[in-house]
Amino acid sequence: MIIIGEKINGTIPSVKKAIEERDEKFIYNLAVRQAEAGADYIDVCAGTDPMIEVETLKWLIDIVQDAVDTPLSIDSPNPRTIESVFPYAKRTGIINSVSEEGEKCEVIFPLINTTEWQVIALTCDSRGIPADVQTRADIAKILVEKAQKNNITPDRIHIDPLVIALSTDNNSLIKFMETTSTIKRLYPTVKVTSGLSNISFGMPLRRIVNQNFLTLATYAGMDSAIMDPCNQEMMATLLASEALLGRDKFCRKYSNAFRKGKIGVKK
Ligand code: THG
Repeated sequence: MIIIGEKINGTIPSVKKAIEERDEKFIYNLAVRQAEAGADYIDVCAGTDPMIEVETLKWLIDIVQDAVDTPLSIDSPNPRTIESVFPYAKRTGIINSVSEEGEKCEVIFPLINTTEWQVIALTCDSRGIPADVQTRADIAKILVEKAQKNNITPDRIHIDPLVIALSTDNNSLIKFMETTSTIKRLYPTVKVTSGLSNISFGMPLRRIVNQNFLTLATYAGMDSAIMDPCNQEMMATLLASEALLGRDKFCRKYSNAFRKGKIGVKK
């Protein structure tokens, strides 16, 4: 599993406070802790007023790049913000995200077409998140084809089928699985990604639902996860799932994580 560390996000109250107070140390520590815990990419999301989003995101990017060598996942709903901060990224990372909404593809694809950057593509458009599998797959197809016209190959694209809360749609996970298999039948090298916490919205004991979602989504072919790598229970769930699915030779990764205290130790 490719792990995209989610903790540097201005919608988290403690991070919002650190951004407002320009507390560099706090952000720096979040970057180091996530890298040490096994993040492959570090998501940076300002989550602020669009007026100061570019400045805030640049500040976050500079701190993360000072702290760790882990590449970035640049997270903004505004493609113009991504375009503005993109030149400050030192290493090849991921753009989070494009969709069929507005001018997103038209701004982002030309920005990365001559690079090795990857991109997360959400299966939604100006009508919102489709409730059915077919419309999601249709949008994914449009996004992959637009990317290909910009020389962006399917293996550089992470499709995010945008999981709806299970409390809203009881077939949400089933639809995620069907969308994943439909997309992979069309484009075998495309990656599928997801956040892990939308599924449990409005339910008690959310972490249990999130962990089981991670296991089932991993089995269904999810390639990357936007998650908290410092959450030991979640990491243990991931490592156990991969071992159970025969993706961890001699259970080495699972055993090493335990030996190093990365799992199995209460925070
Ligand atoms: N898809 C894509 N990008 C995304 C999301 C997605 N970006 C934003 C979001 N969803 C993923 N990021 C977060 C960040 C923080 C939390 C949830 C999603 C969060 N964090 C808690 C905290 O840090 O306090 C608890 C984390 C935990 O311990 O598990 O809630 O879906 N493409």
